[in-house]
Amino acid sequence: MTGWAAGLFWPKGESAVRISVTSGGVDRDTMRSQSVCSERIDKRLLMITLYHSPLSINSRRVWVALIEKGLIFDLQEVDLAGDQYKPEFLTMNPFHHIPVLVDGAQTVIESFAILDYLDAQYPTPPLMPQEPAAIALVRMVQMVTLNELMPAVTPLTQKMMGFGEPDPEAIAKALQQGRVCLQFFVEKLGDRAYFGGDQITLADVVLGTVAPWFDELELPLTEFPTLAAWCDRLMQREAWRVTQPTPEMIAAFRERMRALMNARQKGLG
Ligand SMILES: N[C@@H](CCC(=O)N[C@@H](CS)C(=O)NCC(=O)O)C(=O)O
Repeated sequence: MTGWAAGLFWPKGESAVRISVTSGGVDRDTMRSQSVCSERIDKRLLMITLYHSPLSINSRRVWVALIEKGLIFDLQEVDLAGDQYKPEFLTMNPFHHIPVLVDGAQTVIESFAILDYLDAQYPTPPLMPQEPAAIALVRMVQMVTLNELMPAVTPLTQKMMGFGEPDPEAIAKALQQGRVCLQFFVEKLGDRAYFGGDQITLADVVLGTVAPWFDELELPLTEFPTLAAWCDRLMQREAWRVTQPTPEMIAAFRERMRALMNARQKGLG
């Protein structure tokens, strides 16, 4: 069984009755007393909280990793209209960014650091391979997504969000650079199901949480059939289905971002 209650996610095969959920969240003492049952359950029931926003790609990659690892966690949505500046949030992350992961006494910021932490702390199933070439492949896909693809497609993102008048030259350049990135990924994926072969890795998690946006960005994967098939494969996984924003959520987010941008331009934000 998979499910949510009061912001708590439990994975397939875990029973919700082991967890006491109150209207305010999780009764940690109950969890602690129940967690003596077994070593495995004890570790899983350690309280993990992810502070996130459902439309954030940076936090979605962590959300997906938590689900892929089969961990039980509490999901706390941070309203980025201002809650990230509240003192209690700034204590966790002075840079006012989500995601933030709190795992017992450990607070981790920066999505890539969180992914590494999760894989080291909860090694099964592993999301990072052991062999040097495979490690390099995962890191290349992660870093090209972050440092090449995402900056390159900024004009496409702005167009998608309806921010200002699109500049045709900037759009053409973004499409060209975006295609260079996608071709790179096609070569690295080869004919495998995932970048890690049969198993998903952090490469799939990081690029795979950006990939569902390509159609919206008007950089369709249809031009890259192996990547399109890989993306479809990911979209069938529970972690992707659960974390995929609905069209209504995307439309509402767009409206909100536009209002924020307008307010900022008028000096109100
Ligand atoms: N490098 C950070 C970036 C995090 C980030 O930019 N988060 C955005 C949401 S996607 C945020 O929290 N923005 C709120 C703000 O800047 O006040 C990471 O990978 O975790």
